[in-house]
Amino acid sequence: MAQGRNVDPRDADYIVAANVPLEAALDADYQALGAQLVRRGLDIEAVTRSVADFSVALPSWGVGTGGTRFARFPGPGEPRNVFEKLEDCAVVHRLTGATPTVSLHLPWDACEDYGALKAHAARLGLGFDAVNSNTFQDQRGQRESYQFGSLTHTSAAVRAQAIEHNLECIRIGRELGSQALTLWIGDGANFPGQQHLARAFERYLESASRIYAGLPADWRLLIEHKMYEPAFYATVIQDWGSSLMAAQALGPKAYCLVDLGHHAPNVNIEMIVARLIHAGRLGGFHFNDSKYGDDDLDAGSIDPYRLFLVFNELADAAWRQVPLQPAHMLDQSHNVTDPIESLMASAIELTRACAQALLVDRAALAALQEANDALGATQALKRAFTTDVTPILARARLRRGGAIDPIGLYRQSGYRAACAAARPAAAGGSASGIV
Ligand code: LRH
Ligand code: MN
Repeated sequence: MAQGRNVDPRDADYIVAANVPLEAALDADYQALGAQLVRRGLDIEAVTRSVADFSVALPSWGVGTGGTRFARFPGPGEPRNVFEKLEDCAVVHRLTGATPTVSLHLPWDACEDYGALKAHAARLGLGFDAVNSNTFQDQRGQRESYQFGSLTHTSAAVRAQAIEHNLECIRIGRELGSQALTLWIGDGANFPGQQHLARAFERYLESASRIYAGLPADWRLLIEHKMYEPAFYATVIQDWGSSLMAAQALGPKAYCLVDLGHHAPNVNIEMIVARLIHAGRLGGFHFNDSKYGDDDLDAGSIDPYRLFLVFNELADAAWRQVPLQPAHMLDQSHNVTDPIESLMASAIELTRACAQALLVDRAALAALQEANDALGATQALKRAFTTDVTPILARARLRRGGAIDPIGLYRQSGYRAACAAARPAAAGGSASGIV
């Protein structure tokens, strides 16, 4: 595909035209996979329909360059405000068909007119998932500092400010049609003794109960745990246990959100997912990947088998008819790739894990588990994971009006170059937010 024409990659006719030369090969691959799955007692159409129903929310902060503690290297044509962020999110959705909603972060995405923002999103075919509050940074002119915490700060004035900010996020979210607040706080300590571990948790529960009281009836509070950073000795909501205790203490609208990067290396995250499903408190995910810490790398880029095992728990719960509606969201930081390409690739890797998990013969697996046939059982999973479901993913995109080759089409469109021309780098960096 020739590089750098100046076409809107969201244009339906452009997408259809770009798909035409790829359809015959897709048909052949799809038929071949369909025949293989029939031999395994599986219906490819059923899997494709489920994949076409799968969607994941985009992080508004993911369409800009994230940065690390050391530096941020802004890319060309970065979005300069939340309106431009939505335009880039719409490219991801149009080409993958799998990302119809955006998760905003406040005040990074604050704007004058949320009604206008909602209308802009609707024009782009987008809606809003959970809103994210931010009491881990001090904003210009802020009365109280969050240096020593927010909802768990020893000062009632600081806690009140943080509670008020979260209630403001709920008010804005209601205007946008969101139905959840993601609550991640960095509160914690860097040294033993610095913070009273029990009282800090009690302050968390007291503050969070005030936020919970402000939730509309049809809203959820998504509590996000994290092992460390910015606190490096103890974090108040450090693990799934603390998160679950808090959710159970707050009430039925409080759930636990699992950010895959918020665990020590080698922690069995699919086991945590199984436990939260058992407790009826699995509220959602921040999908990404990591090798060491909270690296926020592209989902499925480092350990796709771990991602598959998470989706395997979700598919197993569905098979056991456990009522479950987790909010799927990406939470990534892009530093060496075009953020739009990374978000498209990541959304596709989630659909891949979703499709692979649907290929597991659950009745056969259950029998192998009951018979303690360890090798048989693990091979039943591996067989699903090692099935190349690419034709199913492309067919599902095609059925949603998306692209068979999203990244190829995006590069061919020249969208990034067009943005670089239309969005001269704002002095002092773009509206990314993380650093
Ligand atoms: C914290 C976190 C949280 C967001 C932030 C951007 O590490 O995962 O979900 O608020 O990243
Ligand atoms: Mn997160």
